Amino acid sequence: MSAAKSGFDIKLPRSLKAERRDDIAILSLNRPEKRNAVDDSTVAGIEAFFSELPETIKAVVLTGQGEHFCSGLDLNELTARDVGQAIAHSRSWHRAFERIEFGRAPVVAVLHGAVVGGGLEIAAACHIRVAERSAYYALPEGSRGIFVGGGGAVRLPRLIGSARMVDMMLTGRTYDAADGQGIGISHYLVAEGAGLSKGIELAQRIAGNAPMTNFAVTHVLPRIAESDPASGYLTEALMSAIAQDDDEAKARLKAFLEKRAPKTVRS
Ligand code: 1HE
Repeated sequence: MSAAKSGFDIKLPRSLKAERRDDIAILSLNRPEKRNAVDDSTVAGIEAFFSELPETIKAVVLTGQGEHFCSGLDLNELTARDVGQAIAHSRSWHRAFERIEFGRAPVVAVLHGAVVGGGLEIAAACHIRVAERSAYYALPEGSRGIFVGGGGAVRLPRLIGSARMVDMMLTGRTYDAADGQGIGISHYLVAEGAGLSKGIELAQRIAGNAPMTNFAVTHVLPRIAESDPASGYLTEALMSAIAQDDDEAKARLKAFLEKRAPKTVRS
């Protein structure tokens, strides 16, 4: 890996490009000639980027260069592995995508073109997904004789339900951007070419939240959602108490009560 000229002191492979805009980072999958197929060095670079993100970065936008967000696993790397190596490979994807999901800053994915296989697994690890009209979703693992290995078996059923994932894998069904929005893959559907600016706008809004709120939403909420209700209610009460005791929360509540903060209006 070589150090990228990016404003970040993080060594990234050529297949990743990072850019800094104030307190937002934009990380691009940057291998358009291979449709952003994810090889081992890209996975290592994703893990390094999200592990070493400076504290001054409050939100990340993840996007893909070229005509497609990501064509998934680099299939060239698949053929030479034995079972042990394949397990280690899958676990390396798990580690890297856990750094996206449970890292320091919320991540907004901007999707266009093919969002397939491992590309959909990356998107599922992000917190917010913005899709352009060209985006489409597929799990070609089914027809390639393999299985998901980048956390998709855990994250995708939570996102779209296991029945839909079973259909995508067994029959090769694809969802276009509008249908993907309908089943909950994307949160926002925008015109072609408008994804990055929407992603940055959302990232800026996220960056303006109290850090404790962003932590609670990205680290605590998913754990509560997966726990039994009794543990969930208790954890919620604890997190709620910790959040409201934070100086930032106190200042924001005071600002509202003194009519200095914006009201919650329809957007
Ligand atoms: C690739 C890959 C790749 C493109 N690995 N090289 N993913 C898939 O099964 C999807 C495979 N890719 C495609 O179906 C198509 O490439 C796309 C629909 C994404 C784009 O089509 P197109 O016409 O724009 O591009 P292309 O001509 O197919 O590809 C351009 C080049 O990228 C070409 O290489 P070239 O040397 O001939 O120029 C392709 O071979 C190369 N390329 N996609 C390697 N995926 C942890 S488990 C996760 C498991 C999975 O992700 S399985 C799903 C794999």
